[in-house]
Amino acid sequence: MTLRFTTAGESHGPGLVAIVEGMPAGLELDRDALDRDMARRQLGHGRGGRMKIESDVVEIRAGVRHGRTLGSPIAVLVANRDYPNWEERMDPWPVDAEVEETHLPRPGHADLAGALKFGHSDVRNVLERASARETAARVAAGSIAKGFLAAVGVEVYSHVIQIASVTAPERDDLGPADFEDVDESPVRCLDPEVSKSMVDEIDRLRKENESLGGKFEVRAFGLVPGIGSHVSWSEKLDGRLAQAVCSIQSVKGVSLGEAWEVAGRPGSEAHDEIFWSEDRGWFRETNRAGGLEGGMTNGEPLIVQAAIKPISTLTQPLRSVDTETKEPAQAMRERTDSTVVPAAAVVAEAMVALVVGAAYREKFGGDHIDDVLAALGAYKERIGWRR
Ligand code: EPS
Repeated sequence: MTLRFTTAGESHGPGLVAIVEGMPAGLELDRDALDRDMARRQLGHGRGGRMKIESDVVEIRAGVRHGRTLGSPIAVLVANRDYPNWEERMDPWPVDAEVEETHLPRPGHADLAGALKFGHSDVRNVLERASARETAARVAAGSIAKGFLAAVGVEVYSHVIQIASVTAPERDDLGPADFEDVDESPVRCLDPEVSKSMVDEIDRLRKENESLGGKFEVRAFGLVPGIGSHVSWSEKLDGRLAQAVCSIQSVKGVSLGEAWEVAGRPGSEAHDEIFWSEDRGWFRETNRAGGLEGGMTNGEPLIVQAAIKPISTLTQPLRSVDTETKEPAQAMRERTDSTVVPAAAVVAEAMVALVVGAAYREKFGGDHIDDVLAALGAYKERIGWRR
């Protein structure tokens, strides 16, 4: 038993679809939480005109009845409200009109390699699917996974820690309550002063026709030790998390715990010493490992950070080549966002929830949520877990 999902959909096509397989039956889904997650992904200073058009609503088409999962695949649909403006260009069926092709690939985007690989003369056939619009479907799937995780006592949060050159101070003391108001910040940063500087930086660089990258962090609380496995490479939770987060459009690097800092430290300052007490059971006083040892959770909060490159659609385009004439040209200019770091952090919450949710399904099995909870309770008992 595992949890799997897939998405389909083009950015300006009729809509996006996700299918989530492997949820236990009897899980109560929170409709407001789902709507909230969809809206949270659309927030963030630095988004472009498209976000004024879209207001993502999830329609559940299968797998849920009267607010509870049935144990069958869950199908969700997110309509693209922009589709009516693109109907002729994106109609699934032939149209009479002459539709102009796009031949100007953007450096940094999937455009060129995708067009060569799939034999498309129209670069739009690649960019429509490579677009980060697809992440709306991921967030819908991830929100369902978060519902499952909430039932097993796990909460997943995110925040932005860097936009362009503006960085937030390091925080190693964060708990779930610290994330309560994170969506109040226009850049989803926990530090109000740094938030303001990030907004200023976005405004400044946007005026210079620049796009901005940055970094975000996802934390998950309430995990029991032993989620994932040390026995096979493909079961290692650290590897699975890195793949899932790195698969988010524009993410170029993922780190777990204090990865890059630890690389330069002596071993005595790189690990988290082990303690046990009657009231707390097993615990650590540091969390440099970000809650992961040997490809498994160790019971401390999970900490995943990621670096995201600046968006590759630039209002002042970079040099490229026309794929038809092979003449030098400027890359295509499209309506675009200036930065998506705040939104990407919400997408990463979804991806982390889907990966951790899958590993919980693998460890505890069960067809009904009550079976899962019984297996989890028995496991906690066996290992003497007190949290
Ligand atoms: C995107 C370009 C923009 C973004 C889009 C991702 O869309 P458009 O070209 O229609 O203006 O707004 O993101 C979304 C629509 C979304 O929902 O996140 C791209 O090229 O990746």
